[in-house]
Amino acid sequence: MSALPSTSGKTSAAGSETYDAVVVGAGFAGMYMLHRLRGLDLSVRVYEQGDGVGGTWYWNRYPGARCDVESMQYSYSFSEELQQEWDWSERYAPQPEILKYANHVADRFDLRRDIEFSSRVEQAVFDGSAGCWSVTLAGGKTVTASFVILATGCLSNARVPDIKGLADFKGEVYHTGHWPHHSIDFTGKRVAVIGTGSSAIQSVPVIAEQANHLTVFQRTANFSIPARNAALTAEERESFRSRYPEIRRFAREQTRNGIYQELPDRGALDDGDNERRAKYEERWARGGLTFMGVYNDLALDAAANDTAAGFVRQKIAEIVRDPETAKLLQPNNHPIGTKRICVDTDYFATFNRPNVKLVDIKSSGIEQILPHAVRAAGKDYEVDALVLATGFDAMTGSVAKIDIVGRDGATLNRKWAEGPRTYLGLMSAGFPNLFVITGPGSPSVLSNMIVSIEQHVDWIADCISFMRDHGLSIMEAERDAEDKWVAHVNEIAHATLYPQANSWYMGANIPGKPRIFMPYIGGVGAYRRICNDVVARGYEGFTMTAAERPRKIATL
Ligand code: N01
Repeated sequence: MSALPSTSGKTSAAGSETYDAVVVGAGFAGMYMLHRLRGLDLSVRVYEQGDGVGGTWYWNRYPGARCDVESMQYSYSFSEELQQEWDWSERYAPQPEILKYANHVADRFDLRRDIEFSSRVEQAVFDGSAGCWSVTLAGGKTVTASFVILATGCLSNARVPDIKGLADFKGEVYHTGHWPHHSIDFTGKRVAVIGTGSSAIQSVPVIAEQANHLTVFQRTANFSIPARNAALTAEERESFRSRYPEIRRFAREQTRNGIYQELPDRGALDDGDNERRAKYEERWARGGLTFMGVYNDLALDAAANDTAAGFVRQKIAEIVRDPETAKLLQPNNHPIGTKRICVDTDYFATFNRPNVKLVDIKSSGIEQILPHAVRAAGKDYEVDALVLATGFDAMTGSVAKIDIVGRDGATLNRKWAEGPRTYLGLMSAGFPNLFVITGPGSPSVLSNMIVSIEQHVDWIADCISFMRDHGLSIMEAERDAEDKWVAHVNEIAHATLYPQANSWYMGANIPGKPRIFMPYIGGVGAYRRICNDVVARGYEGFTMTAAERPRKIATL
């Protein structure tokens, strides 16, 4: 294949549509990718299986859904006008407002004309001789593209658990990650929520207010910090806006999780009991994810971690009146933060309501769903509606749904059968010109997603631009570089407490999924520097080819 043409608009070859790039998914990653590639004058087609933009925020419409990163930070930074003009209403915007923002971005940057909605990509096959991808949609249409970019999301493949009798249930069944678009009214109904992760912790207090009775089935108790959500004042918004350059730069370069905050200067055991308690109290009162940022060793040292875990357990005991329920709600089988910490509004207090019951299913699980009841812990709980807050096949689930065939007929699913293998979380050897945005092996879900999305999109767009400028058309991760990166990702994960939890980070929530810590835990600042250094060293670890003959790019 010749060097990338500098074209805009699709061209037609032999009856099939041809694009410079196909982007899969029109969430926050896909939208920004489209915007950047258009800026390079490339022809781009985005395929989105939903009928609107927004990705996660399009699908997760469950009651109480809102972001757990403050909205002034969980927002695009690529356009100064955009970040100055958009008014977030609350500290943590609710899902409808985030979806409205996604739609505003789509309109403002005229993105929709290159997005095909209700279009699911089923297969992508690399043609080695032509040096391009054939992308097939559900329905059979095939297009070709030089590049394929997966913006498929990390928490987008909703998981319905294999529970005996689920198909026979006669009432309503909802999954939080696949919530209907019409409003659901639980008034007067007996509702069961299965699961106690972030989605349940947000939805339980809201459903409890509506339902006649709510039963929450808990397999693993979870740590949660109060959100302290509130309306944003004009002054608060202005304070962010006027400091945006500094805030965004700091979040990108100096932090581990892409959230602007003061950085800890000591470990938990460096403070005495009273001082430590006062600091936890202050963070608890402030609310939100930054609770875990009070000390620098909570993810590393079990004794340090236990001081924070113990503090939260104590808070739960203070909030929940029934001691037995309080005890069940106190997490005790994983260090705090090693499962994604939750942020809530009145979650624990909801169990003080007379119409809410917690059922512990730790030892026996849910035995069976009957036509009108849930059978668990030796009892039948009659319900009219089931809410499955049972999570996602995270990070790899949505990639695995596409049959991706690389060089010599190798499939990505076979290659990743023992766990995902990528170089920098961006590419996988044997799959040329195929990028993943916030894929496994990158900070991704451990960070403010928008920060990680923008970094990946910029890196990919700059890379494609570089290739065009240098007359190069094929790019591929080298196996050796990939092996070293996978080993590095693994090594630093195992220097932390994270692998101790049965989390979705580890693939532990999906029966049969390999137990591998999937995201890169080195932090967004360090990771960005690594990616930039790779570029500075001439895309070290990648091979770029002009045509058939591979050659390394000279150091820039
Ligand atoms: O899913 P989860 P989620 N029988 O996997 C239980 C992001 N998010 O949708 O822990 C009974 O965390 C399962 O139990 P266990 C955020 O990153 C963000 O809540 O496996 N129970 C667990 O309690 C989050 O971490 C926001 O023992 C079963 C629950 O279901 C991620 O998405 C909001 C079961 C699943 O929890 C996923 O959160 C929402 C079974 N067969 C989500 N199978 C915000 O921004 C599973 N469970 C605020």
